[in-house]
Amino acid sequence: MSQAAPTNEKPQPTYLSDYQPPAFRVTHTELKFDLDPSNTRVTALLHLERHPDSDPGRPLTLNGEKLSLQRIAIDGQELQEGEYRLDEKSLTIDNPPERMRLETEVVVDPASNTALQGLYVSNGMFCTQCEAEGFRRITFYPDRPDVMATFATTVIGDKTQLPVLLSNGNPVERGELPNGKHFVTWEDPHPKPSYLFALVAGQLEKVEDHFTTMSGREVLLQIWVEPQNLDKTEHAMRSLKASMKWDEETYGREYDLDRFMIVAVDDFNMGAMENKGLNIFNSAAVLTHPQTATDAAFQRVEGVVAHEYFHNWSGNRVTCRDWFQLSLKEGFTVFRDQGFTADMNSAPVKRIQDVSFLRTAQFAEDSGPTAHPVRPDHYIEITNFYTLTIYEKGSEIVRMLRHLLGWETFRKGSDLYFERFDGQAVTIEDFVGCMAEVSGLDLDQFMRWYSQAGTPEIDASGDYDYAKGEYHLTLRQRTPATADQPDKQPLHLPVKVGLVGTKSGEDLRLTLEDPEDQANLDKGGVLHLRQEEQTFIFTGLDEAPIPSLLRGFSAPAKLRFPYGRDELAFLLMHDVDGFNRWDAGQRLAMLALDDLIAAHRNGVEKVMDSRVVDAFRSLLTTPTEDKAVLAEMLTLPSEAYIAEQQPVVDVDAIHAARSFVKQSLAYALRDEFLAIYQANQIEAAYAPSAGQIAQRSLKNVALSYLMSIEDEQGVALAQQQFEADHNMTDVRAALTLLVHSSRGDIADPALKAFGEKWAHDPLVMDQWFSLQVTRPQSDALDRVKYLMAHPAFSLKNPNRVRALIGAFVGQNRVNFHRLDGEGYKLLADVVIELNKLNPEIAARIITPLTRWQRFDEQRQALMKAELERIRAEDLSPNVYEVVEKALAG
Ligand code: B3K
Ligand code: ZN
Repeated sequence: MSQAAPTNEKPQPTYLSDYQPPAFRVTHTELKFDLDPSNTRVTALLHLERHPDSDPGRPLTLNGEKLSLQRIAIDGQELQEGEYRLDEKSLTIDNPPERMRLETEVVVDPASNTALQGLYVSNGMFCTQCEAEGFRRITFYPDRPDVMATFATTVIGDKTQLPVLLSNGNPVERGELPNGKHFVTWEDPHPKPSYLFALVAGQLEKVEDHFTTMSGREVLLQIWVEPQNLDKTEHAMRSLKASMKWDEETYGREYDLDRFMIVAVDDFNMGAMENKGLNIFNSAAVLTHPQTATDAAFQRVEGVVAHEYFHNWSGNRVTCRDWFQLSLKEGFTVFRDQGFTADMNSAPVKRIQDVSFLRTAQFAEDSGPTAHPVRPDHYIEITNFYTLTIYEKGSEIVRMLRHLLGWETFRKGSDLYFERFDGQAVTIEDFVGCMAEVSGLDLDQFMRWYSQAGTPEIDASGDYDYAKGEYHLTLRQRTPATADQPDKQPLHLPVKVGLVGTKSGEDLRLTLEDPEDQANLDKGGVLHLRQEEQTFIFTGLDEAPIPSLLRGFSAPAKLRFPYGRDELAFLLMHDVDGFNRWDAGQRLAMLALDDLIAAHRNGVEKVMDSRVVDAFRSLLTTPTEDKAVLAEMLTLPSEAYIAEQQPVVDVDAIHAARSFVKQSLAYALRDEFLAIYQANQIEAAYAPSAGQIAQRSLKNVALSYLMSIEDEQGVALAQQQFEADHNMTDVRAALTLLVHSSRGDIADPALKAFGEKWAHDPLVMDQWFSLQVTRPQSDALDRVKYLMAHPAFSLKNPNRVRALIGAFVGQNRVNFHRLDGEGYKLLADVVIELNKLNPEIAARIITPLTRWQRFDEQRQALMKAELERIRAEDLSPNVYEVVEKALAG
């Protein structure tokens, strides 16, 4: 009946300071969906009443986008045109009653929804993604997280096409309808914001299990998949049960509905979504099988299943007041899932992997043009703020609280938060306030972590006074300006420290001269750095120490200390902190790499630092319990991490230096690598157990060294490993090494056989795409173009885009940054296409182009030219926001 009036403005920012409580609240929401691919009818009955904090005169405004309004009625009375206002984004009623039942009927078109937000069709299956603002593409609604209602949802669909009809909560009624249709009604008794609404309908099959909660309630667990994937759900189910148990034991959190469902969907913008009682997952984050998924994929599934499950408390029971508070649920939930993974596997390896990722990718975000605080103060498109800063740095902030408080007190704070705010939509102040209340700590300065963007730098120096038996440790902090904030204030950082005796190689007892410092150390085991500069005096030391600083990476900062290479080699062997042992190795390798990068640039002959070789020899020949840590220690810093450390990134010098170190180590320690390879072969059937995973990573790291020099034995081992076809981890590792080598004679037929064998399995084809386009040889870009025309590729599927384009632009640095600019042009072409199809993915994939300031002038000019070319298009708010920031930066 009504068409929306067009609005032709530039996208405008939303500001945190403009927050106002809603004018109305919704006490109950009744929905009815009559599903049809291009013509779905949604009827909504909202039980509305004036919000107690709202002025009586405020109009009722409902969000709504891409909806075709058919009917609107208040308390049964149809409204006529003129009694409401409609534009492209909202429906307004100017003089609404204080309480009412508002009924609307709209038509939506799920089949043409390529943005994958709201209701869409994936492989013939209907599904939804509502966070953050997708529900407004389903019906008119106050689509904001501080409006929480109970929901009753009736889903109607064709019995043959859509035999399974799911929504949140419990099924309360089902039945047959005329014309071959059927329906199911679902009720969710827990009040929730619209972003947690979910609906799924399709030809799905399920695996079931049960979980008995700590209070003895039986919960039905279901994983719904397409029939061909029924054999790929076991690991996800096991992970779910482990998560439920862990959250009870670690945080005292129990599940609160009679059923918990997971659905696997092929077209999905992110990893998964924590909809109440009905989690929707990207199939890549749920399906595993030893023959199709690598160890990394198994571990990702375990982590994502846990993450979404943990949201049931940190996110769903206690939710965010507004989207500026996003890290309240995401940072805390990432922290919780990291703890779970650490407990299930190797804790130091989990920390090493998380910190590597943070230091490479989040630090880069924090120093680039899209830098923003963990709680931003404005945004144009909230979808652009599901970032590493909100998630990973947000988790680090929670980890710092845990360090400052100690686990027991932190857990009390968490209990208080969940109890006090259960069923509410709250702010970051509410969370930190609970932590301050239970600990008595003043956390006012700590709150700057949420408002100040950028990565702090700590310059440390130390002095040992033999006569007095004292060690003076001076820490200076500084946060460089970011694009959005020129002036920075000192932060409150927990610095976990050890002093390793140079004679004993053991940790010395820590006694601080200052009683307050000592009290802090006793409480959480950390030093509190609050000032710009602070000196901590350790007493009673009868041997000279080497400091081990920021143990476990206790704060997300860049730490500088003038370590000598021998000191690093010493810490590498002696530090009791697993993370810092690894970090000492990385620092040692970085010193060598810096020299080699300079040598490459100056055209001087490269010489390998023998101390690195000696350190690696010790690692390879000293028996160790934790093979997973050893595999990490043998892995050189990535090209992306090395680039982060350079003032101007020289991709070719970095690539050459890293390859030189790798090959030098392989030549010098060939027998040792071979021995490690042989000693870690597994005959037993594949299991995603911590022990087996550790052995496989160690073995495959050793193989990567052997293959770096492409000697006959290494090549033969890789070929045998590929042909043995024992499990996907080994097959993929071997195939990648072959494809990245110069041995096309072996790689090409292997690649062909693999591609034919797995043509029917999109998740395996994604691996096939990725491993080809990350090849360092100069034909990589041509391969990208060729593969974009492959029948298994589609720009409409986010997994395909990430596997092919994302892998090329993110992991193939030498080829993406080609000096003829063809890599940049390819990415810009893809962004321009995706801007029309899926703006959320377009605005993400563009990231490498936004980092132009980090490169030489010639590349800067090429990258900016591509950004300008994108800017000239008719842009979605998503891409508009990122491109504007990038070009302003
Ligand atoms: N909360 C979802 C994020 C969905 C955002 C989509 N734009 C996934 C997660 O963090 O668990
Ligand atoms: Zn999350």
